Amino acid sequence: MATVASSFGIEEALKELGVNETNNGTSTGKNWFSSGEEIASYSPVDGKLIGKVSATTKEDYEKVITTATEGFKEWRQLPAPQRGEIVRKFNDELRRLKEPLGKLVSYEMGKSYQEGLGEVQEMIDICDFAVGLSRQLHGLTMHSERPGHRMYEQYHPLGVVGIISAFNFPVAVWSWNTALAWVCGDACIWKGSEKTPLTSVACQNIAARVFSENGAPEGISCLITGDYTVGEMMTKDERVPLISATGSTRMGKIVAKKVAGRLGKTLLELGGNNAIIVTPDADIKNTVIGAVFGAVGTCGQRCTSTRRLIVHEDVYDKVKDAIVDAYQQIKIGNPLDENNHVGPLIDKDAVKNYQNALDKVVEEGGNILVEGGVLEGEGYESGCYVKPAIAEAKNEFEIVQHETFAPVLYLLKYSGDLENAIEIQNGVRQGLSSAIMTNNLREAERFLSVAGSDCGIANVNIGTSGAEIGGAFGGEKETGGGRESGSDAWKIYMRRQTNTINYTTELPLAQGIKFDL
Ligand code: UN1
Repeated sequence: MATVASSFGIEEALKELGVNETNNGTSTGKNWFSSGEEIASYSPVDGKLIGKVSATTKEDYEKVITTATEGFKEWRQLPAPQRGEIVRKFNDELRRLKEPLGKLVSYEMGKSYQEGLGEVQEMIDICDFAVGLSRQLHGLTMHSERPGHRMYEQYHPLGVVGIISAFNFPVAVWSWNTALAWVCGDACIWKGSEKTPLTSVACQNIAARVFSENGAPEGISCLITGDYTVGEMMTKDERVPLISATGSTRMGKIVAKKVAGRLGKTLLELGGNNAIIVTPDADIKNTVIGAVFGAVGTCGQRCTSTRRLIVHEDVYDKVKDAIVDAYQQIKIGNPLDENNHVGPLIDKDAVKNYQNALDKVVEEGGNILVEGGVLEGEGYESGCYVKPAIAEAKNEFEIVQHETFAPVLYLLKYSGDLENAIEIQNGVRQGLSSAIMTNNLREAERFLSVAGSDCGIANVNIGTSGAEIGGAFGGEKETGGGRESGSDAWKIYMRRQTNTINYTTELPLAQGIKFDL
Protein backbone atom coordinates (compact mmCIF):
# COMPACT_ATOMS: atom_id res chain seq x y z
CA MET A 1 0.00 0.00 0.00
CA ALA A 2 0.96 3.60 -0.56
CA THR A 3 3.60 5.34 1.52
CA VAL A 4 1.19 8.18 2.19
CA ALA A 5 -1.36 5.67 3.38
CA SER A 6 1.00 4.03 5.83
CA SER A 7 2.46 7.25 7.18
CA PHE A 8 -0.97 8.63 8.03
CA GLY A 9 -2.42 5.49 9.52
CA ILE A 10 -4.79 4.71 6.65
CA GLU A 11 -4.12 0.98 6.76
CA GLU A 12 -5.06 0.84 10.44
CA ALA A 13 -8.16 2.91 9.74
CA LEU A 14 -9.29 0.56 6.96
CA LYS A 15 -8.75 -2.41 9.22
CA GLU A 16 -10.72 -0.89 12.04
CA LEU A 17 -13.57 -0.10 9.66
CA GLY A 18 -13.59 -3.61 8.18
CA VAL A 19 -12.76 -2.38 4.68
CA ASN A 20 -10.69 -4.82 2.64
CA GLU A 21 -8.79 -4.77 -0.63
CA THR A 22 -11.78 -6.32 -2.33
CA ASN A 23 -15.25 -5.90 -0.91
CA ASN A 24 -18.45 -7.51 -1.95
CA GLY A 25 -21.87 -7.62 -0.51
CA THR A 26 -22.55 -11.31 -0.77
CA SER A 27 -21.76 -12.09 2.84
CA THR A 28 -24.85 -12.57 4.93
CA GLY A 29 -26.05 -10.17 7.57
CA LYS A 30 -24.66 -7.09 5.86
CA ASN A 31 -27.80 -6.07 4.00
CA TRP A 32 -25.69 -5.33 1.01
CA PHE A 33 -25.81 -7.50 -2.08
CA SER A 34 -23.32 -6.91 -4.85
CA SER A 35 -21.83 -9.56 -7.04
CA GLY A 36 -21.25 -7.59 -10.25
CA GLU A 37 -18.33 -5.77 -11.77
CA GLU A 38 -15.64 -4.39 -9.55
CA ILE A 39 -15.33 -0.65 -9.01
CA ALA A 40 -11.81 0.48 -8.13
CA SER A 41 -11.39 3.33 -5.70
CA TYR A 42 -8.26 5.41 -6.23
CA SER A 43 -7.28 8.05 -3.74
CA PRO A 44 -7.02 11.57 -5.16
CA VAL A 45 -4.45 12.17 -2.41
CA ASP A 46 -1.73 9.99 -3.92
CA GLY A 47 -3.39 8.31 -6.91
CA LYS A 48 -3.03 4.86 -5.30
CA LEU A 49 -5.61 2.12 -5.42
CA ILE A 50 -7.28 1.91 -2.00
CA GLY A 51 -9.55 -1.02 -2.66
CA LYS A 52 -12.27 -2.48 -4.84
CA VAL A 53 -15.99 -2.88 -4.37
CA SER A 54 -18.26 -5.02 -6.48
CA ALA A 55 -21.37 -3.49 -7.96
CA THR A 56 -25.00 -4.40 -7.34
CA THR A 57 -26.62 -6.32 -10.19
CA LYS A 58 -30.35 -6.42 -10.99
CA GLU A 59 -30.65 -9.76 -9.18
CA ASP A 60 -28.77 -8.37 -6.19
CA TYR A 61 -31.08 -5.37 -6.14
CA GLU A 62 -34.12 -7.64 -5.95
CA LYS A 63 -32.64 -9.27 -2.85
CA VAL A 64 -31.99 -5.85 -1.31
CA ILE A 65 -35.46 -4.46 -1.95
CA THR A 66 -37.11 -7.65 -0.69
CA THR A 67 -35.03 -7.60 2.50
CA ALA A 68 -35.75 -3.90 3.05
CA THR A 69 -39.48 -4.26 2.36
CA GLU A 70 -39.78 -7.20 4.74
CA GLY A 71 -37.62 -5.53 7.40
CA PHE A 72 -39.73 -2.39 7.22
CA LYS A 73 -42.89 -4.31 8.17
CA GLU A 74 -41.31 -5.29 11.45
CA TRP A 75 -39.34 -2.09 12.11
CA ARG A 76 -42.43 0.11 11.79
CA GLN A 77 -44.05 -1.78 14.67
CA LEU A 78 -41.25 -0.92 17.07
CA PRO A 79 -42.12 2.18 19.15
CA ALA A 80 -40.24 5.20 17.82
CA PRO A 81 -38.27 5.78 21.06
CA GLN A 82 -37.00 2.20 20.82
CA ARG A 83 -35.90 2.88 17.27
CA GLY A 84 -34.23 6.00 18.66
CA GLU A 85 -32.38 3.86 21.18
CA ILE A 86 -30.85 1.81 18.35
CA VAL A 87 -29.82 5.02 16.57
CA ARG A 88 -28.20 6.09 19.85
CA LYS A 89 -26.17 2.86 19.86
CA PHE A 90 -25.21 3.45 16.23
CA ASN A 91 -24.04 6.90 17.32
CA ASP A 92 -21.89 5.38 20.10
CA GLU A 93 -20.05 3.49 17.37
CA LEU A 94 -19.65 6.64 15.29
CA ARG A 95 -18.11 8.38 18.28
CA ARG A 96 -15.75 5.45 18.81
CA LEU A 97 -14.79 5.28 15.13
CA LYS A 98 -14.73 9.01 14.42
CA GLU A 99 -10.99 9.14 13.72
CA PRO A 100 -10.65 6.18 11.35
CA LEU A 101 -13.80 7.15 9.48
CA GLY A 102 -12.71 10.78 9.22
CA LYS A 103 -9.36 9.59 7.93
CA LEU A 104 -10.92 7.36 5.30
CA VAL A 105 -13.20 10.20 4.17
CA SER A 106 -10.14 12.40 3.84
CA TYR A 107 -8.10 9.80 1.97
CA GLU A 108 -10.82 8.60 -0.39
CA MET A 109 -12.46 11.96 -1.07
CA GLY A 110 -9.51 14.33 -0.62
CA LYS A 111 -10.92 16.83 1.89
CA SER A 112 -8.71 17.85 4.80
CA TYR A 113 -8.58 15.52 7.79
CA GLN A 114 -10.14 18.28 9.90
CA GLU A 115 -13.04 18.43 7.47
CA GLY A 116 -13.25 14.63 7.41
CA LEU A 117 -13.61 14.67 11.19
CA GLY A 118 -16.12 17.51 10.86
CA GLU A 119 -18.16 15.41 8.50
CA VAL A 120 -18.28 12.52 10.95
CA GLN A 121 -19.22 15.06 13.63
CA GLU A 122 -22.23 16.02 11.46
CA MET A 123 -23.22 12.34 11.52
CA ILE A 124 -22.93 12.26 15.30
CA ASP A 125 -24.92 15.48 15.67
CA ILE A 126 -27.77 14.36 13.42
CA CYS A 127 -27.99 11.05 15.28
CA ASP A 128 -28.30 12.94 18.59
CA PHE A 129 -30.97 15.08 16.98
CA ALA A 130 -32.79 11.98 15.70
CA VAL A 131 -32.75 10.30 19.11
CA GLY A 132 -34.56 13.30 20.62
CA LEU A 133 -36.85 13.42 17.65
CA SER A 134 -37.87 9.82 18.22
CA ARG A 135 -40.00 11.13 21.11
CA GLN A 136 -41.31 14.13 19.19
CA LEU A 137 -42.89 12.89 15.97
CA HIS A 138 -45.86 15.08 16.74
CA GLY A 139 -49.02 15.64 14.77
CA LEU A 140 -51.61 18.35 15.41
CA THR A 141 -55.06 18.03 16.90
CA MET A 142 -57.86 20.22 15.64
CA HIS A 143 -61.41 21.07 16.63
CA SER A 144 -64.06 19.25 14.67
CA GLU A 145 -67.06 21.22 13.37
CA ARG A 146 -69.26 18.32 14.48
CA PRO A 147 -70.26 17.70 18.10
CA GLY A 148 -68.77 14.61 19.76
CA HIS A 149 -66.04 14.27 17.18
CA ARG A 150 -62.35 14.37 17.56
CA MET A 151 -59.90 15.20 14.80
CA TYR A 152 -56.19 14.80 14.80
CA GLU A 153 -53.34 13.92 12.52
CA GLN A 154 -50.66 11.36 12.96
CA TYR A 155 -47.48 10.52 11.15
CA HIS A 156 -46.79 6.97 10.05
CA PRO A 157 -43.59 5.58 8.56
CA LEU A 158 -43.42 5.87 4.80
CA GLY A 159 -41.70 2.63 3.79
CA VAL A 160 -38.41 2.07 2.00
CA VAL A 161 -36.45 5.27 1.45
CA GLY A 162 -33.91 5.40 -1.39
CA ILE A 163 -30.89 7.60 -0.75
CA ILE A 164 -28.55 8.75 -3.50
CA SER A 165 -25.58 10.75 -2.24
CA ALA A 166 -22.59 12.48 -3.78
CA PHE A 167 -18.82 12.07 -3.37
CA ASN A 168 -18.25 15.44 -1.68
CA PHE A 169 -20.01 14.56 1.58
CA PRO A 170 -19.70 10.80 1.29
CA VAL A 171 -20.93 9.98 4.80
CA ALA A 172 -22.74 12.96 6.39
CA VAL A 173 -25.51 13.29 3.82
CA TRP A 174 -26.33 9.60 4.18
CA SER A 175 -26.80 10.03 7.91
CA TRP A 176 -28.85 13.22 7.58
CA ASN A 177 -31.30 10.99 5.77
CA THR A 178 -30.94 7.67 7.52
CA ALA A 179 -30.87 8.91 11.11
CA LEU A 180 -34.21 10.66 10.59
CA ALA A 181 -35.74 7.97 8.39
CA TRP A 182 -34.81 5.23 10.88
CA VAL A 183 -36.47 6.91 13.86
CA CYS A 184 -39.44 7.64 11.62
CA GLY A 185 -39.71 3.87 11.09
CA ASP A 186 -38.44 3.56 7.52
CA ALA A 187 -35.94 1.17 6.00
CA CYS A 188 -33.19 2.79 3.93
CA ILE A 189 -31.41 1.73 0.77
CA TRP A 190 -28.33 3.79 0.06
CA LYS A 191 -26.47 4.29 -3.16
CA GLY A 192 -23.37 6.33 -2.38
CA SER A 193 -21.13 7.79 -5.03
CA GLU A 194 -19.07 5.33 -7.10
CA LYS A 195 -16.19 7.74 -6.52
CA THR A 196 -16.19 7.03 -2.78
CA PRO A 197 -17.43 3.42 -2.45
CA LEU A 198 -15.19 2.48 0.47
CA THR A 199 -16.63 5.07 2.83
CA SER A 200 -20.06 3.60 1.98
CA VAL A 201 -18.81 0.12 2.84
CA ALA A 202 -17.35 1.40 6.13
CA CYS A 203 -20.66 3.01 7.13
CA GLN A 204 -22.67 -0.03 6.11
CA ASN A 205 -20.40 -2.26 8.19
CA ILE A 206 -21.10 -0.12 11.26
CA ALA A 207 -24.85 0.12 10.70
CA ALA A 208 -25.34 -3.56 9.86
CA ARG A 209 -23.39 -4.61 12.96
CA VAL A 210 -25.26 -2.30 15.34
CA PHE A 211 -28.66 -3.21 13.91
CA SER A 212 -28.04 -6.91 14.15
CA GLU A 213 -26.49 -6.74 17.65
CA ASN A 214 -29.58 -4.91 18.85
CA GLY A 215 -32.10 -7.33 17.43
CA ALA A 216 -33.38 -5.03 14.69
CA PRO A 217 -34.83 -6.80 11.65
CA GLU A 218 -32.67 -7.35 8.57
CA GLY A 219 -32.79 -4.74 5.86
CA ILE A 220 -33.20 -1.50 7.82
CA SER A 221 -29.92 -0.21 6.49
CA CYS A 222 -29.13 -1.50 3.01
CA LEU A 223 -26.36 -0.61 0.61
CA ILE A 224 -26.28 -0.82 -3.15
CA THR A 225 -23.10 -0.02 -5.03
CA GLY A 226 -22.34 1.07 -8.56
CA ASP A 227 -22.94 3.85 -11.03
CA TYR A 228 -26.11 5.72 -12.00
CA THR A 229 -27.67 2.59 -13.53
CA VAL A 230 -27.84 1.15 -10.00
CA GLY A 231 -29.51 4.35 -8.77
CA GLU A 232 -32.03 3.98 -11.58
CA MET A 233 -33.16 0.64 -10.21
CA MET A 234 -34.50 2.59 -7.20
CA THR A 235 -35.80 5.67 -8.97
CA LYS A 236 -38.11 3.63 -11.16
CA ASP A 237 -39.14 1.20 -8.43
CA GLU A 238 -42.66 1.74 -7.04
CA ARG A 239 -41.64 -0.11 -3.88
CA VAL A 240 -39.54 2.95 -2.99
CA PRO A 241 -41.96 5.77 -2.09
CA LEU A 242 -39.28 8.41 -1.47
CA ILE A 243 -36.02 9.12 -3.26
CA SER A 244 -33.72 11.56 -1.53
CA ALA A 245 -31.04 12.62 -3.99
CA THR A 246 -28.04 14.88 -3.47
CA GLY A 247 -25.86 15.83 -6.41
CA SER A 248 -25.86 17.85 -9.60
CA THR A 249 -28.87 19.64 -11.02
CA ARG A 250 -28.47 17.53 -14.16
CA MET A 251 -28.82 14.32 -12.12
CA GLY A 252 -31.67 15.80 -10.07
CA LYS A 253 -33.72 16.61 -13.15
CA ILE A 254 -33.44 13.02 -14.37
CA VAL A 255 -34.35 11.61 -10.94
CA ALA A 256 -37.25 14.07 -10.49
CA LYS A 257 -38.77 13.10 -13.82
CA LYS A 258 -38.46 9.38 -13.23
CA VAL A 259 -39.91 9.49 -9.71
CA ALA A 260 -42.66 12.00 -10.57
CA GLY A 261 -43.66 9.71 -13.47
CA ARG A 262 -44.75 7.14 -10.90
CA LEU A 263 -46.01 9.79 -8.46
CA GLY A 264 -43.33 9.00 -5.94
CA LYS A 265 -41.87 11.63 -3.62
CA THR A 266 -38.47 13.25 -4.04
CA LEU A 267 -36.23 15.20 -1.74
CA LEU A 268 -33.70 16.97 -3.95
CA GLU A 269 -30.60 18.81 -2.79
CA LEU A 270 -28.81 19.89 -5.94
CA GLY A 271 -26.39 22.48 -7.22
CA GLY A 272 -25.69 25.86 -5.70
CA ASN A 273 -24.13 29.07 -6.98
CA ASN A 274 -23.63 30.74 -3.67
CA ALA A 275 -22.67 34.35 -3.16
CA ILE A 276 -21.51 36.61 -0.36
CA ILE A 277 -22.53 40.25 -0.61
CA VAL A 278 -19.94 42.59 0.89
CA THR A 279 -21.36 46.01 1.68
CA PRO A 280 -19.47 49.18 2.63
CA ASP A 281 -20.30 48.37 6.27
CA ALA A 282 -18.67 44.94 6.24
CA ASP A 283 -16.00 43.79 8.66
CA ILE A 284 -13.23 43.14 6.14
CA LYS A 285 -11.25 40.72 8.29
CA ASN A 286 -14.24 38.44 8.85
CA THR A 287 -15.25 38.79 5.21
CA VAL A 288 -11.89 37.43 4.13
CA ILE A 289 -12.05 34.46 6.53
CA GLY A 290 -15.62 33.60 5.48
CA ALA A 291 -14.97 34.01 1.77
CA VAL A 292 -11.68 32.12 1.68
CA PHE A 293 -13.00 29.17 3.69
CA GLY A 294 -16.17 29.21 1.58
CA ALA A 295 -14.28 29.26 -1.71
CA VAL A 296 -11.36 26.92 -1.05
CA GLY A 297 -12.63 24.67 1.76
CA THR A 298 -13.16 21.08 0.50
CA CYS A 299 -11.31 22.40 -2.59
CA GLY A 300 -14.47 24.24 -3.64
CA GLN A 301 -16.45 21.00 -3.79
CA ARG A 302 -19.26 21.76 -1.35
CA CYS A 303 -22.69 22.49 -2.70
CA THR A 304 -22.48 25.44 -0.28
CA SER A 305 -19.06 26.64 -1.53
CA THR A 306 -18.74 30.37 -2.15
CA ARG A 307 -18.60 30.91 -5.89
CA ARG A 308 -19.35 34.64 -6.16
CA LEU A 309 -18.24 37.59 -4.06
CA ILE A 310 -20.42 40.62 -4.76
CA VAL A 311 -18.52 43.61 -3.45
CA HIS A 312 -19.59 47.26 -3.23
CA GLU A 313 -17.41 49.59 -5.30
CA ASP A 314 -16.50 51.69 -2.24
CA VAL A 315 -14.71 48.75 -0.59
CA TYR A 316 -13.93 46.77 -3.74
CA ASP A 317 -10.19 47.45 -3.90
CA LYS A 318 -9.72 46.93 -0.20
CA VAL A 319 -11.54 43.58 -0.26
CA LYS A 320 -9.79 42.55 -3.46
CA ASP A 321 -6.32 43.24 -2.04
CA ALA A 322 -7.10 41.51 1.25
CA ILE A 323 -8.45 38.39 -0.39
CA VAL A 324 -5.68 38.16 -2.97
CA ASP A 325 -3.24 38.50 -0.12
CA ALA A 326 -4.97 35.75 1.86
CA TYR A 327 -4.78 33.39 -1.14
CA GLN A 328 -0.99 33.67 -1.01
CA GLN A 329 -1.06 32.04 2.43
CA ILE A 330 -3.02 28.96 1.34
CA LYS A 331 -1.10 25.71 1.61
CA ILE A 332 -2.06 23.06 -0.92
CA GLY A 333 -1.08 19.46 -0.40
CA ASN A 334 -1.81 16.15 1.23
CA PRO A 335 -5.06 16.73 3.14
CA LEU A 336 -4.04 14.28 5.86
CA ASP A 337 -1.21 16.63 6.75
CA GLU A 338 -2.85 19.15 9.05
CA ASN A 339 -0.54 21.94 7.87
CA ASN A 340 -2.33 22.03 4.52
CA HIS A 341 -5.55 23.96 3.95
CA VAL A 342 -6.53 22.52 0.58
CA GLY A 343 -6.33 18.98 -0.74
CA PRO A 344 -6.92 17.64 -4.23
CA LEU A 345 -9.99 17.68 -6.43
CA ILE A 346 -11.81 14.36 -6.56
CA ASP A 347 -10.45 13.23 -9.95
CA LYS A 348 -9.01 14.29 -13.29
CA ASP A 349 -12.43 15.03 -14.77
CA ALA A 350 -12.91 17.58 -12.02
CA VAL A 351 -9.51 19.05 -12.90
CA LYS A 352 -10.66 19.40 -16.53
CA ASN A 353 -13.83 21.20 -15.45
CA TYR A 354 -11.75 23.53 -13.32
CA GLN A 355 -9.40 24.33 -16.21
CA ASN A 356 -12.32 24.79 -18.54
CA ALA A 357 -13.92 27.31 -16.14
CA LEU A 358 -10.70 29.34 -16.01
CA ASP A 359 -10.38 29.33 -19.82
CA LYS A 360 -14.02 30.23 -20.17
CA VAL A 361 -13.95 33.19 -17.81
CA VAL A 362 -11.02 34.69 -19.70
CA GLU A 363 -12.77 34.06 -23.05
CA GLU A 364 -15.82 35.88 -21.77
CA GLY A 365 -13.75 38.91 -20.78
CA GLY A 366 -12.90 38.15 -17.16
CA ASN A 367 -9.68 39.17 -15.50
CA ILE A 368 -7.65 36.62 -13.56
CA LEU A 369 -6.55 38.01 -10.20
CA VAL A 370 -5.07 34.85 -8.73
CA GLU A 371 -3.71 32.41 -11.30
CA GLY A 372 -4.89 28.85 -11.25
CA GLY A 373 -3.02 25.82 -12.46
CA VAL A 374 -2.47 22.14 -11.88
CA LEU A 375 0.33 21.34 -9.45
CA GLU A 376 3.04 18.91 -10.44
CA GLY A 377 5.98 17.24 -8.77
CA GLU A 378 6.55 15.55 -5.45
CA GLY A 379 3.39 15.09 -3.43
CA TYR A 380 1.18 16.02 -6.38
CA GLU A 381 1.53 12.76 -8.34
CA SER A 382 -2.22 12.09 -8.44
CA GLY A 383 -2.62 15.03 -10.85
CA CYS A 384 -5.64 16.28 -8.90
CA TYR A 385 -4.08 19.18 -6.97
CA VAL A 386 -4.99 22.61 -8.30
CA LYS A 387 -4.41 26.19 -7.22
CA PRO A 388 -7.43 28.06 -5.95
CA ALA A 389 -8.07 30.90 -8.39
CA ILE A 390 -9.88 34.22 -8.40
CA ALA A 391 -11.26 36.03 -11.44
CA GLU A 392 -12.97 39.40 -11.78
CA ALA A 393 -16.07 38.68 -13.79
CA LYS A 394 -19.65 39.66 -14.52
CA ASN A 395 -22.71 37.87 -13.26
CA GLU A 396 -24.11 37.45 -16.75
CA PHE A 397 -21.10 35.43 -17.98
CA GLU A 398 -22.23 31.97 -18.94
CA ILE A 399 -19.51 30.38 -16.77
CA VAL A 400 -20.47 32.45 -13.73
CA GLN A 401 -24.04 31.25 -14.11
CA HIS A 402 -22.76 27.69 -14.01
CA GLU A 403 -21.75 25.73 -10.89
CA THR A 404 -18.13 24.59 -11.30
CA PHE A 405 -17.24 22.18 -8.53
CA ALA A 406 -13.74 23.59 -7.98
CA PRO A 407 -11.96 26.42 -6.14
CA VAL A 408 -12.73 29.22 -8.59
CA LEU A 409 -14.06 32.41 -7.04
CA TYR A 410 -15.65 35.16 -9.14
CA LEU A 411 -15.33 38.72 -7.91
CA LEU A 412 -18.27 40.88 -8.97
CA LYS A 413 -18.63 44.61 -8.35
CA TYR A 414 -21.86 46.40 -7.48
CA SER A 415 -22.59 50.06 -7.03
CA GLY A 416 -25.35 52.06 -5.44
CA ASP A 417 -27.96 50.48 -3.25
CA LEU A 418 -28.05 47.02 -1.67
CA GLU A 419 -30.96 46.16 -3.99
CA ASN A 420 -28.47 46.01 -6.84
CA ALA A 421 -26.37 43.45 -5.00
CA ILE A 422 -29.44 41.38 -4.13
CA GLU A 423 -30.47 41.38 -7.77
CA ILE A 424 -27.05 40.03 -8.76
CA GLN A 425 -27.13 37.48 -5.93
CA ASN A 426 -30.55 36.21 -7.01
CA GLY A 427 -29.71 36.44 -10.70
CA VAL A 428 -28.71 32.79 -11.13
CA ARG A 429 -30.70 29.61 -11.65
CA GLN A 430 -29.61 28.03 -8.36
CA GLY A 431 -30.81 28.99 -4.87
CA LEU A 432 -28.97 27.12 -2.14
CA SER A 433 -26.91 29.37 0.13
CA SER A 434 -26.21 33.09 0.42
CA ALA A 435 -24.64 35.55 2.84
CA ILE A 436 -24.21 39.21 3.54
CA MET A 437 -21.31 40.82 5.35
CA THR A 438 -22.47 44.01 7.02
CA ASN A 439 -22.63 45.68 10.41
CA ASN A 440 -25.61 47.67 9.25
CA LEU A 441 -28.81 46.29 10.75
CA ARG A 442 -30.98 47.76 8.01
CA GLU A 443 -28.96 46.07 5.30
CA ALA A 444 -28.95 42.76 7.15
CA GLU A 445 -32.72 42.77 7.61
CA ARG A 446 -33.36 43.82 4.01
CA PHE A 447 -31.22 40.92 2.84
CA LEU A 448 -33.35 38.53 4.92
CA SER A 449 -36.67 40.14 4.03
CA VAL A 450 -39.21 38.94 1.49
CA ALA A 451 -37.50 40.97 -1.23
CA GLY A 452 -34.05 39.79 -0.15
CA SER A 453 -32.16 36.57 -0.80
CA ASP A 454 -34.17 33.90 -2.63
CA CYS A 455 -32.04 31.05 -1.27
CA GLY A 456 -32.88 28.25 1.17
CA ILE A 457 -30.05 29.48 3.39
CA ALA A 458 -29.35 33.16 4.04
CA ASN A 459 -26.65 34.14 6.54
CA VAL A 460 -25.49 37.38 8.08
CA ASN A 461 -21.81 37.85 8.91
CA ILE A 462 -20.85 34.26 8.26
CA GLY A 463 -20.02 32.57 4.96
CA THR A 464 -22.17 30.39 2.74
CA SER A 465 -20.84 26.99 3.82
CA GLY A 466 -20.68 25.09 7.06
CA ALA A 467 -24.37 24.93 7.98
CA GLU A 468 -25.30 23.31 11.29
CA ILE A 469 -27.46 20.18 11.23
CA GLY A 470 -30.21 21.75 13.38
CA GLY A 471 -31.63 23.85 10.53
CA ALA A 472 -33.45 22.55 7.49
CA PHE A 473 -30.84 22.24 4.73
CA GLY A 474 -31.60 22.78 1.05
CA GLY A 475 -32.54 25.40 -1.47
CA GLU A 476 -34.86 26.76 -4.10
CA LYS A 477 -35.01 26.96 -7.90
CA GLU A 478 -32.56 24.55 -9.56
CA THR A 479 -31.30 23.48 -6.15
CA GLY A 480 -34.40 21.32 -6.09
CA GLY A 481 -36.57 22.60 -3.24
CA GLY A 482 -35.91 19.75 -0.78
CA ARG A 483 -34.99 20.13 2.87
CA GLU A 484 -32.84 17.64 4.73
CA SER A 485 -31.42 17.43 8.22
CA GLY A 486 -32.87 19.52 11.07
CA SER A 487 -36.01 21.53 11.86
CA ASP A 488 -39.10 19.67 10.59
CA ALA A 489 -37.34 18.01 7.64
CA TRP A 490 -38.34 14.65 9.21
CA LYS A 491 -41.86 15.03 7.90
CA ILE A 492 -40.91 14.00 4.39
CA TYR A 493 -39.91 10.56 5.70
CA MET A 494 -43.43 9.93 7.00
CA ARG A 495 -46.95 9.84 5.64
CA ARG A 496 -49.52 12.07 7.27
CA GLN A 497 -52.93 10.73 8.16
CA THR A 498 -55.89 12.81 9.29
CA ASN A 499 -58.21 10.94 11.66
CA THR A 500 -61.77 11.87 12.57
CA ILE A 501 -63.44 9.89 15.35
CA ASN A 502 -67.18 10.07 16.12
CA TYR A 503 -67.97 9.14 19.73
CA THR A 504 -71.70 9.95 19.63
CA THR A 505 -74.72 7.79 18.83
CA GLU A 506 -75.51 9.88 15.72
CA LEU A 507 -73.80 10.25 12.38
CA PRO A 508 -73.80 13.98 11.63
CA LEU A 509 -72.30 14.93 8.27
CA ALA A 510 -69.80 17.70 7.75
CA GLN A 511 -70.77 20.96 6.06
CA GLY A 512 -74.25 20.62 7.68
CA ILE A 513 -75.46 18.23 5.00
CA LYS A 514 -78.67 16.32 5.85
CA PHE A 515 -79.05 12.79 4.55
CA ASP A 516 -82.02 11.27 6.35
CA LEU A 517 -83.02 7.72 5.54
C1 UN1 B 1 -22.97 19.46 0.61
O1 UN1 B 1 -22.05 20.11 0.12
O2 UN1 B 1 -23.61 18.63 -0.08
O3 UN1 B 1 -23.18 23.41 4.96
C2 UN1 B 1 -23.36 19.53 2.03
C3 UN1 B 1 -22.18 22.76 4.68
C4 UN1 B 1 -22.11 21.34 5.16
C5 UN1 B 1 -22.88 20.43 4.28
C6 UN1 B 1 -22.63 20.58 2.81
N1 UN1 B 1 -22.63 21.26 6.50
O4 UN1 B 1 -21.23 23.22 4.05
